[in-house]
Amino acid sequence: MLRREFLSSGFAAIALQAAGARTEESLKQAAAPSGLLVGSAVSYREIDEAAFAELIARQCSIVVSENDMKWKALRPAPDKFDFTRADALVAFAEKNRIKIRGHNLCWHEALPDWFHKIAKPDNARELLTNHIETVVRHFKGKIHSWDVVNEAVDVQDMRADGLRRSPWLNLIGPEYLVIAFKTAAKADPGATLTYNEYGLAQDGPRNEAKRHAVVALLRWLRRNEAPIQALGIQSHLNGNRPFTGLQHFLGEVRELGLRVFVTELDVNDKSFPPDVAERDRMVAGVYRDYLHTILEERYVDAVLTWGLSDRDSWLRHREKRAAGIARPLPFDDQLQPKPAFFAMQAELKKVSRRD
Ligand code: 9MR
Repeated sequence: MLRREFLSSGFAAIALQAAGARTEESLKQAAAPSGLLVGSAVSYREIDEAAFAELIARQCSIVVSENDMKWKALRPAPDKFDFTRADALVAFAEKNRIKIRGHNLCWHEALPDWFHKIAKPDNARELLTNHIETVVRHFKGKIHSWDVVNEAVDVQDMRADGLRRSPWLNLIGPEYLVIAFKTAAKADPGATLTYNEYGLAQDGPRNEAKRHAVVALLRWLRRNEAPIQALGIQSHLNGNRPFTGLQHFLGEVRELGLRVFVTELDVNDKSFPPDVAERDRMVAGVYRDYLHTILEERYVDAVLTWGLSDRDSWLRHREKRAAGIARPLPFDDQLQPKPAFFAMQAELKKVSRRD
């Protein structure tokens, strides 16, 4: 049996579980020689649990706030900011010498109810700049990179420019994107400013159209002097659809001089067979093939999964399934490494050179 087959077969994980030991090389250790950062989304609630906090500290050189830095979490009222949970996350990361990404400053979702009541074309710009200034200044010097704008493209909204008809677009117009980046840059010139988007990794007509629209948006941002430095490729992968168009897309992004972060990586196993071992092996295969493809690109600086343990995955709460439960992440419900973990570890180890 080849080493890769052995690792992805799950035998290695089972042997370790039986030994009750944490002897496997961590993701952070596997990625260290190449300088690649690796980590996960975390939430305030999760780091309260000692075993989970330990797992994060052992595996991650970078984390991202899953929900605690969103408008809904930070803005209980129009004139109030509550940084309690987000501060706890940043303190946890600092204490463990883990870098932290900020997610996110401008999105069509997770807006507080009051926003929809009071936001109007004549105050929206002020709401946006005040929020970004206050939040980014609050964390100044502590954030590795900010998802300044999240998911601004939706080709199904049928605009010529591919932009999503989000509250921000409706209230301010396309310049909201430039305003958001300029405001963030002023408030913390040290953070890497990122545009974060889904539906880019795998092939398919809708994703292909989205790749075109995102490249056009990135070029437009450059032309309009938006200080953007990176693209976050959300990687909510669906089954084992191919990634053949990804390299070409990454080439276009590179031509714009942008760094790339693999953000929000997980694998939806809904279309895989019900048998758990079989499913875990297939999920691991997708991790392996995807990372193999995307890590060829030297401008990729970080890989972050959307959670570490299956038990915390957003997919568990989102979908009703006829049978079985989602197992999209590298660790199982008992925080034990799965074949996906070993697939990640092996691919991270293969990355040899970084800028
Ligand atoms: O995982 C997040 C879930 O817990 C939240 O309820 C939801 C709404 O705020 O957001 C989820 O995370 C999303 C991320 O912020 C942006 N890309 C898609 C993610 C999954 O929906």
